[in-house]
Amino acid sequence: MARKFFVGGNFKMNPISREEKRTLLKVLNSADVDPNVEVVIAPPALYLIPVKELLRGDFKVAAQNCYVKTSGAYTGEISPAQLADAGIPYVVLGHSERRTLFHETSKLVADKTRAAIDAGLSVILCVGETLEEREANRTKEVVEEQLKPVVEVLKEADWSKVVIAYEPVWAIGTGKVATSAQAQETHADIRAFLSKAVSPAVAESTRIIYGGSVNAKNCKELGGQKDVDGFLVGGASLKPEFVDIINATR
Ligand code: G2H
Repeated sequence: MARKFFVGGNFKMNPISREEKRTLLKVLNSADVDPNVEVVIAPPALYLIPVKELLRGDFKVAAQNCYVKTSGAYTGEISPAQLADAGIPYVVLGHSERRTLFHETSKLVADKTRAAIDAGLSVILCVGETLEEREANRTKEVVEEQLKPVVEVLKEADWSKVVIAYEPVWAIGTGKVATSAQAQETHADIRAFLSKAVSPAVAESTRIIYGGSVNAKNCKELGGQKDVDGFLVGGASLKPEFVDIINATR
C-alpha cells in the first residue's frame, strides 16, 4: 500500500499569545488542502486541548513530548496515558532540541516511544546528525545508533504507529536545508536499516519524513524524492506558507 504523505507542524514554544494562536488556526481551518495528506499540528502542551477543540476535524494534534511513566511524582511531566485520555493521538519524541538542550538519550527516547505506543499513541520519532558528524561522514551510523534502541524495544510490533522524522541538526531553524539528494540518501539508508533490523514490510510501509528549514520554496523538490514521505515543519508552520507545504505534492 502506498505510504500516505504526512505533514507535521511543530510549533515548538510558539506562539506566545492566545490571540496569535487563534490567528494561526483561522488560516489552517480555512485552507484548501490536499485530502490525501495526513496533517498533524504540535502546539505547546498548554494549547493541546484548545487547539484540538478549535482545529478542523481532518487535522490531528500532537504533543511535543511526554514522559515514560503513566502517573506519579514527576513534576512538570505529561504521561502518555494522560495524552491518550485527552484524545491527543500523536506525540513528537526525540527532537534534537530535546536531545541537546534537555539531555535526552536515545535509550530514553526509545523507552518513551514504547510507553507512548503502549498507551495507544502514535509517535513522530526524530533522528538526525550534527554538522560535525555529517562532515565526518558519520550520518548513516549516527542515525542508526539513534534507531537501534527503538528497534530493540519495539521489535516487530506496532511500527504502523511510528513516523520517522529525519532532521539533520545543522538544518534545524538555520535556513540551511538539506539538498533533496542528501535527504533522499539518508531516507533510503533509514529504510534499508529498517528492512534489515525489523522487516522488509515495515521498511516499505513506515513513513520517513524530512525536517529542517522546510519552506514553501524547497518543499516541492524535497517532497518529490522517492523515500521522502512528508515533512516536519518548524518555523514555516507558524506562517500561511504552511498550507503550500501541506500541498507540496498536489
Ligand atoms: C526542525 C523543524 C521542525 P525548522 O526542528 O521540527 O524546524 O523547520 O524551523 O527547521
